[in-house]
Amino acid sequence: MAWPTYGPDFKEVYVTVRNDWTLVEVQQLFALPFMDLMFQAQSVHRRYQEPNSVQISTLLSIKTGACPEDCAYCPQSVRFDTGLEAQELLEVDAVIARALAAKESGATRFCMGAAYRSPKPKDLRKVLAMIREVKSLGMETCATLGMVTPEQAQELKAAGLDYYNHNLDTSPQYYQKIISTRTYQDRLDTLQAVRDAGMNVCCGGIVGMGEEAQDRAELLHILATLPAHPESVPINRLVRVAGTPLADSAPLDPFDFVRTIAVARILMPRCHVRLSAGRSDMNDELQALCFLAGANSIFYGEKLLTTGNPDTAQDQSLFRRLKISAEGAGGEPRAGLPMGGNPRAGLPAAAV
Ligand code: SAM
Ligand code: DTB
Ligand code: SF4
Repeated sequence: MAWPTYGPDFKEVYVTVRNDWTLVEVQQLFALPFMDLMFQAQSVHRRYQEPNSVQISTLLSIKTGACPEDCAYCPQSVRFDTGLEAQELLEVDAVIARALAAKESGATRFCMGAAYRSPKPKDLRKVLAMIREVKSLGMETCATLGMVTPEQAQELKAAGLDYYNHNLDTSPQYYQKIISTRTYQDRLDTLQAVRDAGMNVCCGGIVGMGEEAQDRAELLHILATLPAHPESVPINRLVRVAGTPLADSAPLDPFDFVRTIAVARILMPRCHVRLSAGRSDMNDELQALCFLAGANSIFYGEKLLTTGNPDTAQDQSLFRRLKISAEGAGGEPRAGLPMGGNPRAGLPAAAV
């Protein structure tokens, strides 16, 4: 099928949310001239999403490092010497304090990440307590704890977990070059368990690991042909951490990163596409291009799990310059800001 640029058939192609994309169609989207791709992505974005609103999440590493897995990108694997200091699972009170601070600064979603292959029963009990407490603060909850069984997924749901993050990372072929300690199918099984338990799925990948455009197309094709699209799709740009096998990966052409976001937006019109890891190395102009391509979610706060994220002041400035508002952050209008805002948040609040 030839892809339309803007024209009469454009409407037909984009009015429905599809789960039957073919790989060829996805490849054709990647192959479009950049301007055509951006135009189509922005058109889809405007049809399904608030064009000037971005969701804000805060991320906390609740258990850091010493992970038995061998994910070649990851500073937390016990197999690589990255100089990272390992930390046991945090106490519930410490997590609540961090969630409260995140809420004060305007975050509506709190994500807890743990360097586990899969959670052990004793640790899961503590994480369930964290989820209950964070939920009771009125925040959306998200966790990423590695593989989970259907029973564990049900326990997480019962504790009030809204989203579970578990990434496919890349194509099935390229995956084998990156991780040997768990299979692609293991990951799909966890996603199924999360879905069956009634939670929202947060699933995406990493680009810039030396993969080809074909691998990025396959990853997005798999995500977009799941029985239900993930509600959140994080697109991470590899953070090249010294000591990991991918530390010296060739930098990705920034336009290829933007293309990945644009194709994700076209394939999965209703999801939040998260401009996830890698923002520290992006200038404001590149981030603006990512928002134009359909990204509408970021992690806010000076740290991701173990690596850096832009200063909050820098993000506030970017949002103001672009007149982007923070999705769902209520509060009183703030004098001097075009969009109103939460006085404590520093980020303009959503106008709707
Ligand atoms: N241990 C759990 C797991 O892997 O499922 C949860 C935490 S893990 C750090 C969450 C995700 O972070 C990974 O799936 C990967 O996509 C992303 N990630 C880890 N290291 C990264 C890096 N250096 N650059 C970009 N993304 C990274
Ligand atoms: C996701 O896809 N990206 C976030 C979140 N899910 C948990 C994690 C990014 C981690 C980047 C490397 C680090 O800070 O350790
Ligand atoms: Fe462990 Fe997750 Fe890092 Fe893989 S990505 S090494 S599972 S913390």
